[in-house]
Amino acid sequence: MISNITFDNIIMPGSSTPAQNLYQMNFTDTSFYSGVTILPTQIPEPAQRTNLALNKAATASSATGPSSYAVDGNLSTRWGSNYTDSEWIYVDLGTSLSINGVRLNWKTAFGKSYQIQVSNDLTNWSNVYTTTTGDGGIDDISFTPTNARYVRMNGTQRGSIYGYSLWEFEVYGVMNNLATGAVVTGSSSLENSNWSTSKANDG
Ligand SMILES: [Ca+2]
Ligand SMILES: [Ca+2]
Repeated sequence: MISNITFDNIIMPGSSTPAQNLYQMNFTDTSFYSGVTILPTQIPEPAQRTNLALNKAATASSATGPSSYAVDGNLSTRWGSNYTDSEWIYVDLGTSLSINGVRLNWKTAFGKSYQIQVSNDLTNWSNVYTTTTGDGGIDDISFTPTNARYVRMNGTQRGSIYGYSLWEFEVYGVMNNLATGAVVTGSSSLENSNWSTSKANDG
């Protein structure tokens, strides 16, 4: 569908007045408009997100299906927990990364109340997202960018009589500059409040 295009004063061969519609401009006959180029406005495709959890190590409180199945990129394999309310699974990104999103793809055994928590030491966990009204299916979660190596789904109340079960547990980082927040090491630096190696990628 092409709309809202205006042509001014297109006078066709054999006519003394401007054409008023495409038919008068013989747009049905290519012999009258060879070489015409129409340049549509380009709407950029959304940037593809990279799943930072893909094929990373995953650890869970219990497993009726292997925890690795939650991060294998395969939507027909799943991790499942025991049938109790307090269950969790975390993924180790391998290094601390600036992250701002998690996408949970639940099987019918979903979390009604859970938190997304982040950590850099497996001891201190911070909530970056909390819900008590989870509805299963896909939970696409965004949060303020934070630096973390470990990302956990901490279940506190199940949404079914079963446990928690995820086809996939995906983690996303700040787009376009994955180096933001990563540790920068320089051979030397002028250390002052405005100029140091850490300022090279502070966004
Ligand atoms: Ca899977
Ligand atoms: Ca959902």
